[in-house]
Amino acid sequence: MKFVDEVSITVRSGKGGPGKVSFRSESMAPRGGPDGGDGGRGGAVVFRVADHLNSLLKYRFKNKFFAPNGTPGGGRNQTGSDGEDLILPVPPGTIVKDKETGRVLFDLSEVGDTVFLEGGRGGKGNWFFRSATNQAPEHAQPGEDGETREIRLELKLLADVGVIGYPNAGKSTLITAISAARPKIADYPFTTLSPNLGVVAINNDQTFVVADIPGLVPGAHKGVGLGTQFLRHIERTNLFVHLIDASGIGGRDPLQDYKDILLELTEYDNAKSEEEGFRPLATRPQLVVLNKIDVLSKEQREELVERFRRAGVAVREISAATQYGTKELINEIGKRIFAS
Ligand SMILES: Nc1nc2c(ncn2[C@@H]2O[C@H](COP(=O)(O)OP(=O)(O)OP(=O)(O)O)[C@@H](O)[C@H]2O)c(=O)[nH]1
Ligand SMILES: [Mg+2]
Repeated sequence: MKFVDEVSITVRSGKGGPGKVSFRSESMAPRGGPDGGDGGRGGAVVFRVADHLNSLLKYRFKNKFFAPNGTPGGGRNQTGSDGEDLILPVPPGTIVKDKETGRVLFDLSEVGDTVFLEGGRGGKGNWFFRSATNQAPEHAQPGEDGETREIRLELKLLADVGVIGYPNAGKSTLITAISAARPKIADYPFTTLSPNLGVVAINNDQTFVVADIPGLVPGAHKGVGLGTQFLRHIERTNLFVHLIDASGIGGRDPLQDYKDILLELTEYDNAKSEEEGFRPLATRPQLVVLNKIDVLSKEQREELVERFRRAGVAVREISAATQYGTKELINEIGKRIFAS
């Protein structure tokens, strides 16, 4: 199943700076003793597990990450500066694998830092090589090379938002419109046979994961259609987008569709109520969203919104196909998720 976010990246730790060959020069002694300093250490590559991250999105846009080199040693026994460590922030649950062999190198679940590649050591300057027998060494060491590795990062995704609704409501079209996920879309029910996940970017550092699940129908809790088995995938999400086909195609009534799905959630809750730690789905926060409004006239839209309002339900209007209102929906979801 496509429950993983995966990226391949190349990382390199910094090379050590070379040691320096240098001799003291003072006015009285034009060629004094050796005073070449050591090179600085190269930067290390460090994974930093950060709680606020939930995807590997950052690594989709860039895939080479090099730590800076150490700088050369100087005269007067000056040590070069160390290259800064390259910090790679990853969400908890990230697995680091060797790209070629697939071997698991780290399973990063605890918040904190893990050094992956040490930086190369700086070379010794000629001051280091002075001895009783060689008081004027003419050589210094080069810096040690950094290490380069090709790795794969994998993350098992947990959805933040679950998209629920009837078959054909446009759930897969919606996640296609707002994320890089490409589930199958078609004009027949039960196109989606297993959940799909997509990572949605609100801005450069805030993302959330959305899951579309196979459509629910009346009787789903009794196994009608594909049943409710897929609801377990969104049991841990704190927000649902309840997507409704507003087109009324085939004589369907959008408000009745809404009530049908709520009833299925309630039945699911009843069946699960004994389970330890189970939190009911029917009472979870929902953004109720009318989809396919591109096929409605202005009057039809207003009338439909008003019907929902009278039933005590505030709705948003979108067209997943034309992406009308999807940006606003993303922002509203973001506000809900990051406020909690
Ligand atoms: N006119 C219009 N058609 C849409 C819109 N969104 C989706 N559709 C169409 O509705 C049909 C169903 O879309 P899907 O995204 O496959 O629906 P789904 O809810 O994922 O369906 P299942 O996977 O079967 O539960 C497709 O033919 C889509 O092209 C929309 O905003 N406007
Ligand atoms: Mg679908």
